[in-house]
Amino acid sequence: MPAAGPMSGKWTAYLCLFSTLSAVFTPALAVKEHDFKKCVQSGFCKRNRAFADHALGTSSWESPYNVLPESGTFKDGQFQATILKTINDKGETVRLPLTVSFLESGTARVTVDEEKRQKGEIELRHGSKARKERYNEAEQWVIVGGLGLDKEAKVASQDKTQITVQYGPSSKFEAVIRFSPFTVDFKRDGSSQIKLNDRGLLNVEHWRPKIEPPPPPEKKEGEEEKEETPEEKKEDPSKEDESTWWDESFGTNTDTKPRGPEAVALDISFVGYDHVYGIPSHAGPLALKQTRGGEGNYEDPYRLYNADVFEYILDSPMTLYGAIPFMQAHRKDSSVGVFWLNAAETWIDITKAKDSKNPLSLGIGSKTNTHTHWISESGLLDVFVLLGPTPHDLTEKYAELTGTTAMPQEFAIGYHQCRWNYNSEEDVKDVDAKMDKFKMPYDVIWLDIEYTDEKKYFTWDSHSFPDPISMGKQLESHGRKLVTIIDPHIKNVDNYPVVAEMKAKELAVKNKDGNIFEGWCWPGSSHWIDAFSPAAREWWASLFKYDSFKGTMENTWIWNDMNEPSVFNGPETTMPKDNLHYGNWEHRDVHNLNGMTFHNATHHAVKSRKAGELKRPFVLTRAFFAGSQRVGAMWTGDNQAAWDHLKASIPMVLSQGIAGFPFSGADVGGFFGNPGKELLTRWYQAGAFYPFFRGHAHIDARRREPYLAGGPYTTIIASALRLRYSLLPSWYTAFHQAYVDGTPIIRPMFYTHPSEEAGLDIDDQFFVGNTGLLVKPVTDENRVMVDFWIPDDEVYYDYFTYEIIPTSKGKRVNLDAPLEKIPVLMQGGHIFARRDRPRRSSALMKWDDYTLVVTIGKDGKSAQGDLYVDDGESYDFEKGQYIHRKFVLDGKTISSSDAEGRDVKSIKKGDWLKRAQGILVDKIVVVGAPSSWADKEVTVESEGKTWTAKVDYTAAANGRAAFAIIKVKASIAADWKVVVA
Ligand code: NBV
Repeated sequence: MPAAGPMSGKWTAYLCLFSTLSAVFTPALAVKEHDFKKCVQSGFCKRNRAFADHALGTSSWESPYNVLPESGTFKDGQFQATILKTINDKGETVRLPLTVSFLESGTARVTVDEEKRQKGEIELRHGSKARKERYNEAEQWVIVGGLGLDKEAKVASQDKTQITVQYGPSSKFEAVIRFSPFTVDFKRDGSSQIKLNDRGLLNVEHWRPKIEPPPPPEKKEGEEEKEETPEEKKEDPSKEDESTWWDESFGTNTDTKPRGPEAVALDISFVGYDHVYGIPSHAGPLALKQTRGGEGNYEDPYRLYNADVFEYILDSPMTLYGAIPFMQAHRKDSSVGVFWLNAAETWIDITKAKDSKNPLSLGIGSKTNTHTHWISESGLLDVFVLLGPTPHDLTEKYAELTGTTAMPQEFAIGYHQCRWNYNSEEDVKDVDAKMDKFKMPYDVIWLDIEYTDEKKYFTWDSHSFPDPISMGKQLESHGRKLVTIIDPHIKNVDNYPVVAEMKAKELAVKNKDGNIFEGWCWPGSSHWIDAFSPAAREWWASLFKYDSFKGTMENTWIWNDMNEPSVFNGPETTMPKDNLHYGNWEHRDVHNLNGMTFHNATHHAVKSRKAGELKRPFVLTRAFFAGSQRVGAMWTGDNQAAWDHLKASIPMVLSQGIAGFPFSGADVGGFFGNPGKELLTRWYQAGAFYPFFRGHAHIDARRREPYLAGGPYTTIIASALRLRYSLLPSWYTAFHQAYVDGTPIIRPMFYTHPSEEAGLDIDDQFFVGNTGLLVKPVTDENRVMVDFWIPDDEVYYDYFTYEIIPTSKGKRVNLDAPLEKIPVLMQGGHIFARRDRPRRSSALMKWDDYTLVVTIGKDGKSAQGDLYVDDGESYDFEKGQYIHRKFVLDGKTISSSDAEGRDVKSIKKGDWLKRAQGILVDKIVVVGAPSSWADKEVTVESEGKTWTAKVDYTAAANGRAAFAIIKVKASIAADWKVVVA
């Protein structure tokens, strides 16, 4: 461990610390792949891959896991039994309790535990203890609903060899649980969809006592060390590699393994499916690749082990900052999925194989199966099986289990201006003023770690930030916010009450000896809050109170970084796996949950800053797990200012969406390095369509606030920002849908058009919410044209020119995209809302009128859409204080009615809802309007009143659609009808 450099003078100190740290712990240029494990360097992954190779290479292979038929009982939607695992040639067995639960939602859950280890603790050194049982608390952190058992599930047949259970909607689902060996075949409408242990790779490394190896025979004097012959050296493939059972080294770190080998692994086959998606975060294509080598495939499994991967490489199954073990398989017209609830380090192998029912058919009529192999280091085997059949069904069922996106405040979906670091209050105020000067709307400015007094969180550097409240107030005067970073490592230094308290109350993570864990991070020597502990979370909340974290105010929000956790001198830049958390669980059991527990602690802390203050918190996180979507937003970490990183950001953000955590974005401009102006501009244009839109830069990067770009770039970036702001109502509506049922905010083609096989690999274009806006950001240098893939037979219009795009389903179509243009098409048949008056921040737009854009569908007469609005900040929407409209054009009228069929008159209106009645739909722009509408007057009817509005009609010309503008001026909150024909 390096000595902390002298901390005098912030910048020198930083540079000194950074160079010391980077020299010792972090690579200078790009991620050193060898700083992170490959499967072969991870004992349990290597063992399980070898186990798979052995099993799949042995024609007579039989999985040694058998259900004891007489142990099985089925009651109230749940099958319980004991699996016997045969552990040696003598036929000795261990008992593994099996539970298969059939849930009301139609989801099934298969859990395998281990009887022998369920109780007890293991004595560690110095009298400290580790839990012996398999970690069984992931559910407490992750699952928030959907566990109700399906009492209608029924046994269709049962004998000594198997049991068949029918369950799910109209009993269309079926699980055939075979006993010898144990397998489960999940069927929908009679045909197999997902099979567990079909290839016999189930492997539960059972509890065993450590047997010290006999000491090596003493060498007799003069005796030479006997070299093993090549034959002796050859590994016996059927013999398990025990070398990493009880300890394992990587680099200079050794992981002691008091519980020995304890991995759980299972093969999951998707029958007839050739596409799989999900399991973020990885920097690769949306459609997951095969991982067992071969051309274009990966050699290593996808890895989920939250890590601070410095300057990550692209197109790789390497782990990144967050983990969501949810996978969707898709083929034309059918989607199914699995959710692997395990928080330990996990690897997933994917292979695809053609399966032809008739060997004489020579492959004709054969289908592709996708075989996956899930391998986790410890914990329960706990897998949820979802049978679709649509991608949306999967999203909904998964959201039922793990929750949906927290409804953000509206500012959170505006533009965020960040860099490491804004140097002082003057700097912040200056950026704030310049954004205004250059007419660039933004909502939030961010402070990275340098705002603190020497990386002591909850303090301010008194030279640079002597009066943060005045800064906060300047921001507030335009409705803007400040985000300050708070990391989980707490500086280990004297005279810092935060660390003193954390130590005194024993709220930090402990090392394997039961002492407080000490490691190295930005502040130098540090300790880590253990957010698994309820007491630690309570204490954490106390730190955010306004009178505790002085200098913060109601418009201060929080950024949680480094919560993988990043530990500079730890194995793979994270915490030793034998560290201990609350409840004496080893870090290995909970690693992937760690970031979420910290993010969650901050979310709740910010929510309870002051009694009675009920604003929706905004907390950004870098590390995440399934369920993190309930507490905030994420970003894709430290990318680079390079075109390929811009390109990679799109599938990464799409993948987040389909894995239930859609509030995501990448650092606009690229974190490391200096983007050229074209790249910066294109990145803003793409970022304007990320659900989370933030510009950010490394401390060594040149200043690149968007107004610095100069002509014509500044103007072009300003237009991108304004486009985002004008579309905020539609973004907010899409967020609301994500909040309601987990639907992704930006949606890939397979999701929106699941029947189109040609779209299943497309991950560079997407739809925004229900707007019908189809976006394909330019992600190549000097590119002035994009080719959209058109998924259906709808009409498509250019967003900016209303040009009709001559195309048809399945065709590619070129669209000019000079630098000043973002390629955005409007699919016919939609109605979406905008606010067209440019303003400085979203808060200042709060009472502005709306424009509705109607894109007439291919039938020439219809379209529909919706708009969700609330006060944008409080929880009053939970009490009905919102407006949710459905707009319909049916050829004759354009109408607005409550989207949920509520009797809105009966809702008691609070202040916001009262005032919102006065917000108008100022105008409706109808793209593709028929010529019969030309220059006529139309009638508007609303709430018993009738008035006329003039139609301002522009005829079609030169490939551009006709369009009409109707100045409707009807309340956004009321029912109304415009009679157009
Ligand atoms: O806090 C400094 C940075 C931050 O700007 C970045 O966004 C995080 O991903 N942080 C990582 C730590 C250092 C990165 C080299």
